[in-house]
Amino acid sequence: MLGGNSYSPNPANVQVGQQVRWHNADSVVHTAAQNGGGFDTGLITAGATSAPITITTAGTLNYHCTVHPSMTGALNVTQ
Ligand SMILES: [Cu+2]
Repeated sequence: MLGGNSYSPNPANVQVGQQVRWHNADSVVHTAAQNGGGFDTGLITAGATSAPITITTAGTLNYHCTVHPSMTGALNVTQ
């Protein structure tokens, strides 16, 4: 979830194999892109929801918004 230049919940707890989608509840475009490469939602316009991304690795996956680099989030991924 996205809103007010932040991600919620953050961190989010997910399991390996789970599909994650980001919904943009803010009024400007955002993305969710894994740091150092990996998943990338691409641009999510206001009110839109990203395509589902299947999480395949366990651990803490940090990500950010490519439009607003100071906007960061994390997924805590467990097996
Ligand atoms: Cu953003």
